[in-house]
Amino acid sequence: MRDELLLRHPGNPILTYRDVPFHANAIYNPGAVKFGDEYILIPRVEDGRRDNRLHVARSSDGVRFTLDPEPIEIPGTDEDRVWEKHQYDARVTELEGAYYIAYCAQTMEEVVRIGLARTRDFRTFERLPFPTQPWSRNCALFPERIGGLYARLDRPMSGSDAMTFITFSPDLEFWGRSKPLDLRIETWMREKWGIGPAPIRTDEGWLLIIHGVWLATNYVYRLGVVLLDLDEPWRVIGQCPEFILTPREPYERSGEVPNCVFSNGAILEPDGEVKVYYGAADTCIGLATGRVDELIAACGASG
Ligand code: BMA
Repeated sequence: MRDELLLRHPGNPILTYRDVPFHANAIYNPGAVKFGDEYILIPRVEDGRRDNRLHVARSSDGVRFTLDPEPIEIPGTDEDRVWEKHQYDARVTELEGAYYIAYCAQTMEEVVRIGLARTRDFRTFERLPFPTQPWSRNCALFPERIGGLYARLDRPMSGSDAMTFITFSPDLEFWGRSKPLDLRIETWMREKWGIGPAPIRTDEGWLLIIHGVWLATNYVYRLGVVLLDLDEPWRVIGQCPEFILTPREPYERSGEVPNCVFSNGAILEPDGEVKVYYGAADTCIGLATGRVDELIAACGASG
């Protein structure tokens, strides 16, 4: 027997509804970033009405987190707020000295698009224009400009023919020049796939953790990894054919959405460890770690 490339932390799950200081259904799918010496997670907290809000959780060791009791407040107009009955799946990118949070903004009727917020201190947040049209999810900004332009990944639409695109902007307001990301579809991701955390820069390429869905009786969510060209990131230069994390543990197998590991937050440490924070069964948060060189090697990059 061989384990997958990501190994679970022995203290898993590291955050559950018991760590939420109010009546909550679940806490899962956090964005993640290092902020000075502090580890920051931005999980999806589902309250006792099953409404979804983003909170900040803070830690000095990356394992034991304390959740801010109040949700993130992103100032906005009444028109903005129509889009934000639910906020979830935050992906955090450090870019030009600020932190950008791309998140799903969903109406009461379940129409979803991407919201974008900026912070410099994880205490106060500023709203930027919605970067996508309605019906888009799985969005993250790249941590630097590409060819002089800001760049984002997102997946308009859902379902088995949904594709992920890279789209560019001169000012984080007007977006265009979309290019599709052409992954090879493997069996474990046959139903659909989307990005995981924001892309991580390495010398060999952008390391992009993805999620893939297989339709058994219900969906089964797994994690995989690909490598994108640094200058032309729509070019996939490596792809691990196998999944790197699959639901096995009881807290991943059963819960609100069973058989689901889903990540939108990862941190590359200076020593090459990659900390992957993931939602387990849409119920709680796990931590799994890998080595960046092993993840790159698994992509079998041809350059
Ligand atoms: C996806 C996202 C994730 C969730 C997953 C499984 O579409 O909404 O937040 O973990 O579905 O329900």
